[in-house]
Amino acid sequence: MDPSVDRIAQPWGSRTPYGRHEAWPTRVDTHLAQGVEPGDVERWVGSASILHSDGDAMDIAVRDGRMVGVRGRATDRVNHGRLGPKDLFGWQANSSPDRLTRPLIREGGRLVECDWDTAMGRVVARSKDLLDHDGPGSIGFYTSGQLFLEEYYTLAVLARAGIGTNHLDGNTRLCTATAAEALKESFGCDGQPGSYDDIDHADVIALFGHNVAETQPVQWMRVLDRLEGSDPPRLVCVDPRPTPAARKATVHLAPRAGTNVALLNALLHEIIRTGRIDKDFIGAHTVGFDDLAAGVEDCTPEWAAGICDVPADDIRRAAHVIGSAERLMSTVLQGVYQSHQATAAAVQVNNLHLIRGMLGRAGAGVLQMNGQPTAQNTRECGANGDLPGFRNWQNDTHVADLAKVWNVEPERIPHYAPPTHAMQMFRYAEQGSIRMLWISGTNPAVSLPELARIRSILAQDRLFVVVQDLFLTETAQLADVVLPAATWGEKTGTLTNADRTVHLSEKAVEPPGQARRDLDIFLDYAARMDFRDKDGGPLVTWHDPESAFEAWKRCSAGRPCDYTGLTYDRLREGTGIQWPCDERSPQGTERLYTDGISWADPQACESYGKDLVTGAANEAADYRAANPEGSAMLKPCAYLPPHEAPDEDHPFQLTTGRTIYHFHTRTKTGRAPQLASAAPEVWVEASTADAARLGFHEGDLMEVATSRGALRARLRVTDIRPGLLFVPFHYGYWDTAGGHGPGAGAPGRAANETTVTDWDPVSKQPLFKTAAAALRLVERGSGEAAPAPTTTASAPADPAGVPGTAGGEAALVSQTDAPTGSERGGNSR
Ligand SMILES: Nc1nc2c(c(=O)[nH]1)N[C@H]1C(S)=C(S)[C@@H](COP(=O)(O)OP(=O)(O)OC[C@H]3O[C@@H](n4cnc5c(=O)[nH]c(N)nc54)[C@H](O)[C@@H]3O)O[C@H]1N2
Ligand SMILES: Nc1nc2c(c(=O)[nH]1)N[C@H]1C(S)=C(S)[C@@H](COP(=O)(O)OP(=O)(O)OC[C@H]3O[C@@H](n4cnc5c(=O)[nH]c(N)nc54)[C@H](O)[C@@H]3O)O[C@H]1N2
Ligand SMILES: [Mo]
Repeated sequence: MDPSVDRIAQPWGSRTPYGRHEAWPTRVDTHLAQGVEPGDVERWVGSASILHSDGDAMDIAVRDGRMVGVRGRATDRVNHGRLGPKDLFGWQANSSPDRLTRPLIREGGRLVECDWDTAMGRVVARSKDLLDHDGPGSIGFYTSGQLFLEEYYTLAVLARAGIGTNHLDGNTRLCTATAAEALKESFGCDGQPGSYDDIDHADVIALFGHNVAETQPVQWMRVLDRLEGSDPPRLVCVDPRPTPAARKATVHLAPRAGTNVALLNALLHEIIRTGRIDKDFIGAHTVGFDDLAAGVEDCTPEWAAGICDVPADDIRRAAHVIGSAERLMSTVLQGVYQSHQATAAAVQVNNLHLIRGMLGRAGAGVLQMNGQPTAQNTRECGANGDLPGFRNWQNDTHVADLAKVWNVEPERIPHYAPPTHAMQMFRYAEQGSIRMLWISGTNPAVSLPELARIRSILAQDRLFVVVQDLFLTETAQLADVVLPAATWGEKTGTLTNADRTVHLSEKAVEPPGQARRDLDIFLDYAARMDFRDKDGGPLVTWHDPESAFEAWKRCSAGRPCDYTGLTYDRLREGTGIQWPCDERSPQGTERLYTDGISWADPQACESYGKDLVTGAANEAADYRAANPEGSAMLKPCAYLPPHEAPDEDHPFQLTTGRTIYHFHTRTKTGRAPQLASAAPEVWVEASTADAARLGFHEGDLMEVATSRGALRARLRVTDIRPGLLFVPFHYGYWDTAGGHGPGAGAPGRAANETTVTDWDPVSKQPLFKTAAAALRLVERGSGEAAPAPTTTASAPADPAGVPGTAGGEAALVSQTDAPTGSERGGNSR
């Protein structure tokens, strides 16, 4: 192990190989600001990463009241000390001079600074006025997957039982709505079956639309370490781009975008045809096998090959690898979720596991991944368009139970219809029925599809927009009131990662200026609105993070996501803990469904399911008839083509996504110098074949246009599948060079200028991965390479003349087998 590595040039650091069923060795990654030595650190404060869903545990180094670095936590189950590039460098954004330090209100068209009383006074006055004249349905809340559990729970209580609105959702709708929905469709309830530890035991790892190396770099380090150890796993990777995982795969399938269901149906077909199914498991734990088998009967590899444009033999090889696995681990993410048949496809991955009995054992697990660090909490707490604690809005017993927890009448909690999803909330705002939209911890003016439309919705006079953020984002610039928030490292709270591991993230430093933690903003609003329970007492009875956590525990009691066995103190003991954690499993629960399907019972389930084609919700009676015993449900679905196909004017498919160095709209990573300079500007990827055919070269300035809009970007020629373009969605108008604003007539650079207002009918997750686009040369390049990384899926097909991505001195990270420096500190006290 090298003691020190440039982690921009080598994002995954050095290898610590290990064999199957062995423990993953520890490697402690530490990065301190230049000039700071380990001995200079005064305190290490326990936390976990907030820049993806992995939950990498870390300690924040503090000196003189300032953050001066981070160190991975050796004792934590998730990362065994490792950190990814964003974890290592992203914290620097906290002390950016661009932080909002005072509330702002719009006066005469301009945002001007004011005090908290004035800003909150406006929000409360508008809320009361709207409640009096237009009713609770005129107020909507659009929140995040990046706040803490305590904050979402407080927001869910005040929105659902305080205001009484059905319009509360998170940007999790864009992110993991399909994960939740696919779990509900197959298992009756949300809750991730698998565990990251499955990587240690699996002999086959299958990745469906998941660029794990870039988006969960620490789990990729774990896979890389296994690939270099004894008895390595075989990888199956389904992704149209040459991702790092694709390059290491035994079988890489690069399908036409939007054809996942066809491919999965062919895999199911082959596995059933060759008899590689677990009849005992199917008989004991599932319903619907005959329907599934009939549904895929005609889905031969040849049939799918024609749709997906991958060789039939490769599909057979993939089916053989998956079909012969002893312990299969699969992950699913945005290449599946942000597509027109998102839930239908994700459910087929569950089906693969169910018919092969690959569930509830070490190494045999499915991870319907999350993306955002706290998306799981948004879902649990009911801030995402579900009721808290995975309660079923169609089940009156569940609603009554929740009403009891909140001490309100059941009628107080809207449950006349499914909670409104985000895309619908923006539609209501466009039509004028939603008159106030409170946006916290998300930047829709860059992240939602069809930005011209989103800007015009947010800019309307009749819509009162509140934005709660760290920076004056593209969205905040359109607000009527801007509330400056404290963030990670400046506030305490819990967060739960994609494998149900709960971490405590503690306050390390003071927030800048008058910025306040999100919890305090919501508590202040609840107090000013004077929300009451049915006995006239205050509706919100807690006052700080820990008391909010205790309140949440009561709400989670007896539910699948039971937190009752957790306390802040237990979470300070050196490792995160997986829910459910209660009296029966005080150490937490590594895997769900080790002992049958626990939450699919008609009385217990979170959802009665939906039609996978139309999204129409089933009734309780339908569910009971189809699944009286509460088994896992095998649901087939026929393939449907993407809604938008390439044509003469728009001959390419366009997909969008991420790079390892940036997080979303770059509000944090764009302000961390090492990350910003690793990927400073937008680019567009096209294949070698397309570039040669059209005479385009690396570095040429291109226009990418769809019927919604256009952007300009430099060309990177890669091994992406021919016919497909890729644009990272990280680049809004905000510019590290200080530039702002759409600018009259200037060509945009945000990917979402081009995306469509359309969503999966079941999960309502918008489509970001398939559009039809034109690619046009604007200006020849000067011979300089595109500003795209060379270390990732964006690597140039021909590296000649393209300088390698590197971070130099400033990006050096120490790698040791145990924590160095002063006391162990942080959560590992
Ligand atoms: N570095 C970094 N890490 C992150 C984030 C970040 O912004 N930056 N964000 C976090 C969040 S919130 C999320 S949701 C996750 C997202 O993590 P991922 O889902 O891994 O990331 P994406 O780049 O959105 O998409 C993954 C892959 O889908 C492929 N794809 C596109 N179309 C199709 C298709 O039709 N079929 C298949 N099978 N694949 C397709 C793309 O080529 C891409 O490689 O990452 C999390 N981690
Ligand atoms: N074209 C395209 N579009 C996409 C995607 C794609 O793949 N392609 N992916 C989608 C997905 S999966 C996601 S998750 C979304 C992400 O989209 P967004 O959530 O809109 O993106 P972020 O940049 O993460 O925005 C988070 C905002 O919260 C602020 N913030 C951070 N911490 C805190 C805090 O503690 N408190 C408060 N109040 N604010 C805070 C940040 O400054 C930032 O402005 O984008 C979606 N949009
Ligand atoms: Mo996401």
